[in-house]
Amino acid sequence: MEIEIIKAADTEISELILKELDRQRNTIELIASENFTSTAVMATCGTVPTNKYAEGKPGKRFYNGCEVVDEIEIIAQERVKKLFGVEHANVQPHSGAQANMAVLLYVLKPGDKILGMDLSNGGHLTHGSPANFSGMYFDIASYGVDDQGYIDYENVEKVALEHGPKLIICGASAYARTIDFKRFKEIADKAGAFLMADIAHIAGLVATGHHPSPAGYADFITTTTHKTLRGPRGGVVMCSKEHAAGIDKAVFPGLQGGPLEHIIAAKAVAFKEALAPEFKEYSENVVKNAKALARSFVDNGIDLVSGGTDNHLMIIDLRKLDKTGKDISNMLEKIHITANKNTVPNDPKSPFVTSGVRLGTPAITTRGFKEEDMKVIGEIIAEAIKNSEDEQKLAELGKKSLELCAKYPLYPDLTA
Ligand code: DSN
Repeated sequence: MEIEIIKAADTEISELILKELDRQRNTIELIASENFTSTAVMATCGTVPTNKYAEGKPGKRFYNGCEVVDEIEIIAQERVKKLFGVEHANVQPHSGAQANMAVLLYVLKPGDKILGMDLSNGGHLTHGSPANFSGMYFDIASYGVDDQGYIDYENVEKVALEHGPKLIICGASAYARTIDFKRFKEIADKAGAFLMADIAHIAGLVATGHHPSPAGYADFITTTTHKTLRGPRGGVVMCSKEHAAGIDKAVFPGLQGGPLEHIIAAKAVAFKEALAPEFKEYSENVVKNAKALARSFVDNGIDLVSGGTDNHLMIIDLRKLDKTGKDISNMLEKIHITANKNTVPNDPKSPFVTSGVRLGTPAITTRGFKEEDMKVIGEIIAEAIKNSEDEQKLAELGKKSLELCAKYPLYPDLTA
């Protein structure tokens, strides 16, 4: 396996890679945006298209020798178009942020108005955060969730009509409920705005019918490829033929130079996997596991934003327990569980501290964890939160996490 080749060249790095493999094997991975790729996807990332410059698009490149990577890129485009039922796809964005940036670059001029979901209510940095280019170069209006943790569509419409944005962004990074793309389209039409759906988190669920699709409603659909879609790290922008040339120009030369053709090859492999019936079953299990984990939290007295989940993630609300997301996520790491601190709606604490923890099931479902395991994980986490200062109790809970990890070996065929 490749690690032997790396070891021969650089033991310092090969040892760290093995250490990371060990960490992943001995951790219950609940970061909602992470997943474990197939070994085929992972292997494809380490192949020879990494050597090729291919600025431009298939059939229209700025370098010679692109005939093979053209074929790879066209296959990736065709597969992702089929997966999401769209007319055009650009598979070159290096990340979800760059996919979003491409739409903003194509649709807007500096100073134009965007309406996006507030970051602290579940949106994303690129949806208009003042800390991000989207909030620095554009005029931002935002919407959030109601007291129950649901998007308040009446309010979205009110804000849209008040501000007259040129672009409305829907899609979230920390929202546990179904997004009504049809309703967003109605609002965008009333406001005379373009609609962009960032489905990075729910892409795998959308592709398999476990979340309604924005296709047919959104003018632009952006996604990452490495979350519920379980591909390599990267992004995609999709749109109708009408916007195809403009979006392609925004990606290159607007934002990026040479595309990562080895990653595009790995995206193609992942899209093939996502088109297979097994992936539909996997996505169904992601949602079943998330619902079972949410149930376990509620049964064990832990509050969740919106009280549960419709998708792959949930957010623990720690306010009643007077604990912080920062402390609890750090404590969970000690008991072999990774999750991330996250703001809850109207969080009194800063984004560095937070009153919430976001958890998701895409990675553990890939590993094979089942609904009965979710009950146990919910109990472990609830006990740990309630006894977060009790080192002996935490050590016992850490052992239980390791037992679960041992039940579902990760990458059993990967060895040094
Ligand atoms: N960082 C991603 C997440 O964790 O949701 C969003 O880009």
